[in-house]
Amino acid sequence: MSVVYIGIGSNLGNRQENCLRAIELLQEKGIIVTKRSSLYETEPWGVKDQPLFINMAIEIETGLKPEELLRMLKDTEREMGRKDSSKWGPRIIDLDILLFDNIVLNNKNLKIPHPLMHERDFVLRPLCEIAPDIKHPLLKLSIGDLLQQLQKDI
Ligand code: PH2
Ligand code: MG
Ligand code: MG
Repeated sequence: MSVVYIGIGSNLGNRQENCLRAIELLQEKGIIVTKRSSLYETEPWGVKDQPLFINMAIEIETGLKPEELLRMLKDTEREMGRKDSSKWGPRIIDLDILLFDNIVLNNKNLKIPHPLMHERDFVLRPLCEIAPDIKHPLLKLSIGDLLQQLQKDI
């Protein structure tokens, strides 16, 4: 079994319900959810002119390989009615693999760790709540340290 951290976000419809529904759907598909953060209301990052997001992070256990998990997350987004949204634009649900064991992957459609996670407060704050001491396998800093560094930079 692998331990994986997933970032969840929504800024359309009932944002809180969407995030919680996504977790339920993943559980129905056999994903074991071992930790979940609180829900955070966050300012849109990247494209600023869009509704506020709800973000959270979960820790899961799965026997799936990274590509298989990615497929399951994309299928779940689609089942929940997500349309092909513009880059960084509004979405009903977004499910991103942040960390997958200590794996480093640099495929065209799947990069692990998530390449922007250390620059995003909306990712690090929820993640730090459930995994402050987990080390980023490339940056060699804990999530707590990355969050502190980001808050210093802002
Ligand atoms: N997701 C994005 C772009 N900007 N901003 C916040 N606050 N939360 C998000 O989940 C988010 C974002 C693209 O995935
Ligand atoms: Mg995303
Ligand atoms: Mg995504």
